[in-house]
Amino acid sequence: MTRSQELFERAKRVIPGGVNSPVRAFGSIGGSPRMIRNADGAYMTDEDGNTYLDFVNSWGPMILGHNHPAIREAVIKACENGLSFGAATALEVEMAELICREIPNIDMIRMVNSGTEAVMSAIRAARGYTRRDKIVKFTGCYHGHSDALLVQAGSGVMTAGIPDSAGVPAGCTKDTLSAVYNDTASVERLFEAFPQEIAAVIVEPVGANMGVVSPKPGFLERLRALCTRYGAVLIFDEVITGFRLGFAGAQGYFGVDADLVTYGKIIGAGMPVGAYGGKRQIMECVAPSGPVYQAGTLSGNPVAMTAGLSQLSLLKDQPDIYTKLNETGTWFFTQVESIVRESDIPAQVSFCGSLGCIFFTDTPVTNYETAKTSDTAMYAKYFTYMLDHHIYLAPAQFEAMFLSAAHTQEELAGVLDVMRGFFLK
Ligand code: HOZ
Repeated sequence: MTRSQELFERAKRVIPGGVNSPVRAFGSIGGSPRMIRNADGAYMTDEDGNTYLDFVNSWGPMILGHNHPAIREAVIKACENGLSFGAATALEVEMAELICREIPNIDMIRMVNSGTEAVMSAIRAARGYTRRDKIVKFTGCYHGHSDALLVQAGSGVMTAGIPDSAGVPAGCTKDTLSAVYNDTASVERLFEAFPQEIAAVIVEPVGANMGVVSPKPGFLERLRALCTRYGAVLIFDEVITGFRLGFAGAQGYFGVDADLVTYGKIIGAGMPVGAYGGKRQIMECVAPSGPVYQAGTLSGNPVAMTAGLSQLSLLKDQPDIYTKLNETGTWFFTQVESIVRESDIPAQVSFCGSLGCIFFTDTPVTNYETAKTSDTAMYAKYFTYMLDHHIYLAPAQFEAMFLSAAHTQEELAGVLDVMRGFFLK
């Protein structure tokens, strides 16, 4: 038995399913999760000393690679001043100023501790601002695990085949309306049915929790127009796309304005941070300025703010990082496409910049229903093959592969060789 296996056996006795987040259990792909001991640059090493080229990157935030020396040094220094104050700090002011200065449509921002919390709070702010209750979400989009949003969600609920979680009272989701990603008519119908009742439309601008699904041209623009016309708040959930597609995230990449934006771990360079921000008139509804209550002792935590500020400053000062990352992503996934095209295994490569995935299906994937046509057993084989070759992918089909600035061209060429071994053998 490996040390990872031994730890997993121990974990199963004291942690539900042996993990603190479901897809980590390797449940949909089989085998035993690797217990990670440390990570550096593009690599992670497990408790047995095996090193893997990592394409999960803590689910996105390690855009400069793991354990970046400047970020690490800044964090160590911040720790010398104390770990948590539960009081206002200069660091959080700097963070808010940086984001409000650089990101379109963010006049004010509130720090929280995770993407889930950011989205939950943004929805509350949108409802408080509009004085309406209904929200529109898209099937297959995942916005964290708060009650109102666990309706036909993506990510772990999709691989686990749990369309609606147990433990969520019907009352909590009665105002959640579902639309079809990339299908503007499905949103129009909801607005026609409830013209005065929809508080917000929330969308992952690039679907990244049903595998990766790009928005069709005009889709996000149409959402913008519909929200403006019906007085609803357009929320971009940029937990995955924020500071990844570009410094200005999906808003900048697609040139579409949101009213509220939510961020997750990337704001803390991987530390437990989230944030929601947007137009002043909406954000001023949040307590103590306004009547929408939301609070948290660890919000704006000084160590987490230091990590985030350090990473965001590095990214802002080197805009060519994004040009390079998006070019590398396009090159890499185009190469994957050509391998897949030569193969007998039915597959679709889907990507946007440095995010991508392979769906094992003949059907072009544009939404939740088509994503679900993917052969998850084949994904399991592919995942295992790659892991055996020391390449660590998301241990579930309906997730993204994240490239980072630490992945070199040579390493990526090596990954393509391994993929050839799987697809063309
Ligand atoms: N649901 C997360 C990815 N979309 C996985 C989080 C984790 O296991 O860390």
